[in-house]
Amino acid sequence: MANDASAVFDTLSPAVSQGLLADPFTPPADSTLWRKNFLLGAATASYQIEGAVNEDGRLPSIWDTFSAIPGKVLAGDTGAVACDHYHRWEADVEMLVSLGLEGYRLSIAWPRVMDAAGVPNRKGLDFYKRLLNRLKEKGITTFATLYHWDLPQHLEDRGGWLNRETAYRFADYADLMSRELAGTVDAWATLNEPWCSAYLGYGNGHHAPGLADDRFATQAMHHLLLAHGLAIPVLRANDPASQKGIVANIGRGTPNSDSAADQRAAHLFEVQHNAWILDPLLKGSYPQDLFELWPGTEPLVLDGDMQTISAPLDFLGINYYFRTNVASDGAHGFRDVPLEGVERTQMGWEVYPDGLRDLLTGFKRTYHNLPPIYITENGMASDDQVTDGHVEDTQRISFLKRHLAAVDQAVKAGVDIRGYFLWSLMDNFEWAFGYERRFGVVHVDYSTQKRTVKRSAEWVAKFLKERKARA
Ligand code: IFM
Repeated sequence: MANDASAVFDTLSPAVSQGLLADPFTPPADSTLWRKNFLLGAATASYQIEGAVNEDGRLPSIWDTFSAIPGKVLAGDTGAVACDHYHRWEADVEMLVSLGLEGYRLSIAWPRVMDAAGVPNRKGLDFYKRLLNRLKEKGITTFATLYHWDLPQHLEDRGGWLNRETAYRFADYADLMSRELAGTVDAWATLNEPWCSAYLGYGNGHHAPGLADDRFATQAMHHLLLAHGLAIPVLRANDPASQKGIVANIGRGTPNSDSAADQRAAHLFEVQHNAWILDPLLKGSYPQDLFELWPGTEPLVLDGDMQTISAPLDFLGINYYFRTNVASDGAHGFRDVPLEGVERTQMGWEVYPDGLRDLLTGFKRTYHNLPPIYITENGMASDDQVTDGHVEDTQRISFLKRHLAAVDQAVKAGVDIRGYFLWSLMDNFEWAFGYERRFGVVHVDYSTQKRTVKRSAEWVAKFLKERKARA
């Protein structure tokens, strides 16, 4: 069966060889993508795929609490079962391997591995040990993120990221994980997308824990970045051979007109989405324009914090999805002006690969100490259906090709980019959008947990196979 994950790669479906995908993506001979050491992988996150939320001593997270509140998540979905990866991890690893993917970016669920007193939970730890050991045995390069949004609820009950103490608890958690898992992780990322944790979680309330105040957002961001900065030396001490970094989502903002006001609006958009995180990490200070946008929201910063936050990184993970066209709001800020007639995804996000290239080359100009970069997420959602055992996600193939070409252009413009992880290995719990939005290159039928390799995964596998053959 060509659509079965384990069988698909030696017998690519006829559509791949004759039809739709007969014109495989053949990057130019000098493309970065042919470089054998340019890592190509896929990413997932614990709460989005694992399920098993009440098993083996796992404690509740803020997403268990939040998704149980009516109206917070589309269709009332929760991560209680998700892709049942906690039980199906072995088959999922086989699937990843059979696709020829070389890297896997996963996250660890903090509430699974330690209790409220900081005592390790052996059963939870063993799950990640088994998983990471298997990935190593299979020759997969492993990127582990410590925090992909599933804060233990007991910490939120004491103020969550508004409480400075959470940053110190995070350093304890990083200590435990890097002592337990040293040698099985190639690269540690402290946080995934602090912008989302701070702004969506505490600024507009669209994500857990659902608080909405710009002052909360800036203070939460400061404690998240402090947590990151405190964890980096701990990870270095416990697991010296691995790389250490952080993952930021970045947004492209373009002006709706040539007017100075709209240009300023686009600048402020990028300050709020990018410089808010990258300036403290790479320059050791917050961008002052942020506080023009949100007057009176300066966080409480203690002596030495900015030095802790700006400790050198081995890599910076970049997650990119779309651009936003903006105009001045007539006051301090910007407002979205959605463009007509542009290509969009199931999320309504514009497909705009140039944004990725332009941001990366811009960062290279802005930050003289820009670390090596991995694209740690890029992908799109589509309303994928299984028909006759196949999923014809042609828009995703085209999306991936164009974004990979943008990465290649950025490399040629001098940006040090070492790899690319598509988001996501499989359809999963898309936060406030529940299970409706499908980002995977593998389809998941949530009623049976059957995995079906989409055409995009076949395409990725075909490219990787070709690359191996040429190496
Ligand atoms: O699903 C998310 C992921 O958890 C973080 N980055 C963006 C993805 C798509 O919205």
